[in-house]
Amino acid sequence: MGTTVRIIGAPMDYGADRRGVDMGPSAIRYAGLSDRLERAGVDPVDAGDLAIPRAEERDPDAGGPNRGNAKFLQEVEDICTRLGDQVAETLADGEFPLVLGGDHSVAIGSMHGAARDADLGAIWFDAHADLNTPETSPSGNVHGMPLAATLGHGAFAEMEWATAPRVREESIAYVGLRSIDERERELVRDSEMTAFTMADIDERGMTAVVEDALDVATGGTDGVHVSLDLDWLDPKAAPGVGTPVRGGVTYREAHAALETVSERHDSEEILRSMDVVEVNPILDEGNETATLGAELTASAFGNKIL
Ligand code: EXY
Ligand code: MN
Ligand code: MN
Ligand code: MN
Repeated sequence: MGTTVRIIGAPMDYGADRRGVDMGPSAIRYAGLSDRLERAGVDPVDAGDLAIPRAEERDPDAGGPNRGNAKFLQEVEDICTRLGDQVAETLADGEFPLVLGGDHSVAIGSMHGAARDADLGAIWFDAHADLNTPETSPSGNVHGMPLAATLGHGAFAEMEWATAPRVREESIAYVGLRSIDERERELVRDSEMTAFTMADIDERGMTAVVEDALDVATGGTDGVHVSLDLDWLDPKAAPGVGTPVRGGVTYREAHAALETVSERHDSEEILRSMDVVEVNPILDEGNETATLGAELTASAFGNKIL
C-alpha cells in the first residue's frame, strides 16, 4: 500500500513581521502540490486549513510581560498545540503529516505532534538558526525561535510545547545556514547540534552534505522531521519570503537535497513528518516560491526523472 500524505494547512503569520505568509498554504496548493505528489507516487489527501484568527483581532502581548520579547506568543502556543494534535492524529492513522505554513513557528507544532510517540531527528533546511528565545530575540518574532522552543530553551522551558527529550540536540542537523545572531552562534558552537553552512555545501557539494545530515538525524531516532524554510534558497530562486538572505542554495542544489532525502527514505523509510514554511505570496513573483515549495516536497517523495 502506498503512502498517504495528509496535507495540513497552517495559515499563521503571528511569528513574522511581514504580513502575507498566511497565504502560503493556498499558494502552494495552487502551484499543483497534490498533482505533483501523485506523480511522485504518494496519495495526497487534503485536510484543509486550521482556523486561525487574523492577527489584527488578537493582542500581541497576551500571556503577560513575563513572557519576554515574543509577539503573539499566546496565539502561537494555542495554534501549535492544535497543530500538534492534528499531526499526532495523522501519524496514529498511519498517514504522513505534511504541514504547509505559515511562518516557521508552525514547526513547533509539527514537531510537537511528530515527537509525541517517537524520538525524532530533524533536518533544518534554512538560512537561519531559529534558536532565539523570548529573552534573546532581536526582533520578538517567534519564527526566529522554533528550534529553541522545541528544545525547551529559556522561557520555553516552562511551556507545554517543549518536545525535549524526544528531540535531542545531537539529532538535529542544519543545512545551508548563513545568517545567525551572535548569541545563536555561541549556542550552535556549544551545542551537540550539527551545522552544515553554505561554505560546507560549496566545499563538499549538496549531496554529500545531506547524506551526513541524514546520518545525524537518523542516528538513534525513530524518524526524521524535514523542515523546509524557503528562505534557505537564494532569493533569486525564491523571492517570495519575508527574510531573504543572499548567497543561498540554487534551484538545482535544492532539488538534489530533497532527492537525497527521498533516496534514503526509499531504502530505510526514515521520513516521519515535514513542513514547508515562509512562502509569502505578496512578496513572490508569479507564484515562483510557492511552486518551488510544491516541487521540492514532491522531490522529497521521489519525483524522479526516469
Ligand atoms: N534571527 C533573526 C530573528 O530572530 O529575528 C531572524 C530570524 C528569521 C527567521 C526566518 C524564518 O527563518
Ligand atoms: Mn526558519
Ligand atoms: Mn529562515
Ligand atoms: Mn510536550
